[in-house]
Amino acid sequence: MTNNKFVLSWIDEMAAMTKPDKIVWIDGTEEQAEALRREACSTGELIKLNEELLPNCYLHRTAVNDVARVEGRTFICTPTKEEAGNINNWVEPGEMYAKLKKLYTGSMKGRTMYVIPYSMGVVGSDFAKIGIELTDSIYVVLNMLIMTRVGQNVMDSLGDSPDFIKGLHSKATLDADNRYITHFPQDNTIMSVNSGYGGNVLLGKKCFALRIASYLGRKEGWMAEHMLILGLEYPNGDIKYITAAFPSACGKTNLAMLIPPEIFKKKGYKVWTVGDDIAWLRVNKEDGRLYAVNPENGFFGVAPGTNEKSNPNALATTRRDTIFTNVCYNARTNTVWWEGLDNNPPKPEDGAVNWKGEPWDYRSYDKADKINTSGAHPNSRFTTMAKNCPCLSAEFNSLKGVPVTAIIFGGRRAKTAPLVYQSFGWQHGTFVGSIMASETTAAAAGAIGVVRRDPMAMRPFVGYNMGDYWQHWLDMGHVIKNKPLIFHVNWFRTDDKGNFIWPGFGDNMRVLLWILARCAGEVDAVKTPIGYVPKPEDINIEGLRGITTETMKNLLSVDVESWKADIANIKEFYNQVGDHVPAEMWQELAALEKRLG
Ligand code: OXD
Ligand code: MN
Repeated sequence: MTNNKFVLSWIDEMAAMTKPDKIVWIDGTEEQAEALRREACSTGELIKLNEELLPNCYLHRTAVNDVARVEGRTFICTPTKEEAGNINNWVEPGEMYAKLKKLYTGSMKGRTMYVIPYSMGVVGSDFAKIGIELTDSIYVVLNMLIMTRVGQNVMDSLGDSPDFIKGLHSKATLDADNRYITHFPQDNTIMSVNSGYGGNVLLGKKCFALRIASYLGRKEGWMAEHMLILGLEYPNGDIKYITAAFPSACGKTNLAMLIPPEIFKKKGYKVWTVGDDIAWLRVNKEDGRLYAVNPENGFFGVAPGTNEKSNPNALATTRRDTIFTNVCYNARTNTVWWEGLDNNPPKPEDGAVNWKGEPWDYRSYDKADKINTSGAHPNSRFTTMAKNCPCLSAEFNSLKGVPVTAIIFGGRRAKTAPLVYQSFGWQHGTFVGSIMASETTAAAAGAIGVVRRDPMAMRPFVGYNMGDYWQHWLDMGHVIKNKPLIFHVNWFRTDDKGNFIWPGFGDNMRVLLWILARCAGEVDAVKTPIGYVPKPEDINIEGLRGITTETMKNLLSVDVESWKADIANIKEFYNQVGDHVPAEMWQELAALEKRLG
């Protein structure tokens, strides 16, 4: 597929180390993909699902100890620890390469090495960047074919250039104690070993499009962010674009595919999805605005909780050409199920099989022990094609991207953050992003429900020093002439009994409309110590049962005491980030403390 000597010599070197029986180039054709699906079905790596109900859909189960990203085993290997910073795990590159070499040596013996040339972003766009992933997993190949743009045109676009991201993945023995997800930003290299879970092995996604890309973005003057991108269309046809950063498994896919409440739908409002997880952002020289593209070509979404009500668009997208991972299986109908899909779990007499591949009885489900008692793993996923999404934006394949009007940060906070507030400007907005916090979810291994600071939802994904990353945000503020306004939302505030107060899902549109009205200068707000908060009557609650102006007052209230309590935690976190925290961030923190009194 290529004569590029940089590509060929690197593949030779990796093959000499991993010793595959053969090397197969992935060309992006349907014939080759189909042959690989058949092969994976013959070995049990995939189960082909009911062709009538779920055409071209497959089920895959990972090893039970390999079901989420492993942040503790993810490393940024820059020449000095300071470059990686205190938030990332760091090992000196020479030492890590030596450790990895032992694990990779002979790891592909008896296996095939697949060479996947892929592009993040539309081939030919100024945003696009090329990667090549070498892997011994057909599952990885088939997922990459959905999540990225793969084929000959990628190699043609690369030509003779050395400018590509090298990615080596081997399942090796899936030994959790020797699992490493490693990044060498200075070498444009990613190496992942002993895992088969998506976030650790689909190297175009978190490893390249966030960790390596954030490093490149700083060097080259652009941004790689953990953000969805959506377009909100008004009845007059005008579309405004919003990007939003939420920690993993906090509803980015649902917000990106939002269906407006009936009263808005009737008036002609629509929401279009550009991306659900990652945004690459560049300043457009013509109008001085920030433009966004989604570098991916598919969605790797969390299955549990996805249903006809919460996200009909995602559900519709998964009804064909989809790979399901670690969901529950119904042997009678040869279909899949997950908690929250509907109230009709497969019964033992249907041949229900849980995510571990064991016979499953839905009556054993215990909310307190989901991992062991649920049918689908809480972090079970669907890998599905963007082009099958009913609300996909017409700009999805745009070379130029979409102009961003508003940036939203959000977390899962039971108490502290109000439903929505607007920052005082770019610098304060950067500060608001830097103090983002959320209660942890199942997307990463570890305890669930613990509050952790997750700046810009990028804590696990910044490929360099977190303090320098905040500085890069500040620097970008100086080069974006027409800046988006920055907001913070919290859909997850709870009442005294722990119930969510705000209905969320489609009704989040009501908050987006206030945000865009602010951007257009069409609505006033109340200045509070933390930022501008809506007047309760300015969020349209027409048709919302159970929500009164009183509820809105409560949702929008700023609980000064809990903010004061948060300050100590923020200081502790800033100190942990260390010397590279920009002075402006400390000034913003001091100013907030003063405003809180
Ligand atoms: C994801 C994640 O898979 O953030 O998108 O974990
Ligand atoms: Mn994500």
